[in-house]
Amino acid sequence: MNELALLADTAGADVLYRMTQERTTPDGALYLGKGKVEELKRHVDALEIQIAIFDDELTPVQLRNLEKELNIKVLDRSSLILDIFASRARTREAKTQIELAQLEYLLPRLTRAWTHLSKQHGGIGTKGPGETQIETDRRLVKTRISLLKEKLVAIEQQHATRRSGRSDELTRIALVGYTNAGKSSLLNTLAAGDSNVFVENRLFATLDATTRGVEFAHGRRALVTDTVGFIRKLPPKLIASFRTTLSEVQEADVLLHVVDIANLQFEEQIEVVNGTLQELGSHLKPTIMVFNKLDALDDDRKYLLAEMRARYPHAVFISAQRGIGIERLKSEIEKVITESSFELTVEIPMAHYDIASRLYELGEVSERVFSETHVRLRLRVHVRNKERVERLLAAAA
Ligand SMILES: Nc1nc2c(ncn2[C@@H]2O[C@H](COP(=O)(O)OP(=O)(O)OP(=O)(O)O)[C@@H](O)[C@H]2O)c(=O)[nH]1
Ligand SMILES: [Mg+2]
Repeated sequence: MNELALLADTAGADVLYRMTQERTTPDGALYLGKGKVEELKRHVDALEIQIAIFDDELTPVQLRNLEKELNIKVLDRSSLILDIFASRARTREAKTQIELAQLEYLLPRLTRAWTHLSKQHGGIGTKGPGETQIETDRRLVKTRISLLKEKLVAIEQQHATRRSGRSDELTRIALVGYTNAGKSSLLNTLAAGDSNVFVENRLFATLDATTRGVEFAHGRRALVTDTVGFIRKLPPKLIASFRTTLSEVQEADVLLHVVDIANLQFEEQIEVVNGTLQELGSHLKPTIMVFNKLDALDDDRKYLLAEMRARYPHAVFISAQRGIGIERLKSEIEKVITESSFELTVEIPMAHYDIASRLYELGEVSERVFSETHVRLRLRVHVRNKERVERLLAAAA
């Protein structure tokens, strides 16, 4: 419920009243029990509440009935999250992805009587593409959905082109984690000096992937990408439409799973992130658990550090904000990079010098010696480029 309150705050609502009900299953027609709805109605009237937000996905029927009973706007968790995404989307890609998710959420709910929710309510839950198109036909929405999907395919192709132009020799690291864990703060700390990424104590501050080059010891570099945070009960449609953004996670060599250890629910959050990674097929990637906000961890919870260290052998404890533990994290990243790459020395005949220059694009060259007939290179190659390097060497033999 605290998280829901934070979501509501992020969307711009003030929380006036909270209510829970213990039931084995939600009521099919009203979600809550009949008496509970009446109780809620009394609070709505007394406090002049304008919106009721439920911490679950409501069925179209429940939504319609609740709005009729309460006579105010009703939002469920999914539509609240969609609304936040919509108001925060800045790039063409994020806007397209979120509109697609909103329309797909809307489609099965188009039958409901939207018209009685006059525009005077305004505010959250109305920023979507929905309210203006409500009276339009489902067919129009469907047409728009396929158009958006085509647009996303085009955007994805542009991405692929951009990616093919970017340095393949560098290790790619993606920051993943629950929303508000401190991923963007960590990127700012790691890439100190570069322009800062937006950080905020609200949910979903980041919707787009941002990549920065980060320097490690021995002059090595890696690309670190910050991306959208995860949350429990993330609408599945939303994950699906954010595939383009999340492909940064799927293509990374190493994941940094950032955890807010000061959050009392951090273990549940780890599970949510692991579940989402599994949905993306990225759960088996080399992952470093990064426990952040060490500075905010209460003394009586410090025992958790030993517990986590025992559970996750590569765990690193940091404060992204205060710059604590960053060197330790960097050396841990280096270790993982080294484990996932190999070093080799090759001699290429000068006649095949073009092959030597292509090797430069596939590995980090640490030594280059020319003789009259050959060039000798020592390079470190990431395992993902192993086959390409072998093919090149075969061609030069
Ligand atoms: N006390 C403390 N606060 C931190 C630390 N790192 C980040 N924060 C705060 O946590 C909040 C969220 O930080 P962000 O970096 O925006 O988190 P994020 O994971 O990028 O969040 P989303 O983009 O919303 O998913 C901000 O208010 C930060 O100032 C830390 O080490 N200690
Ligand atoms: Mg962020």
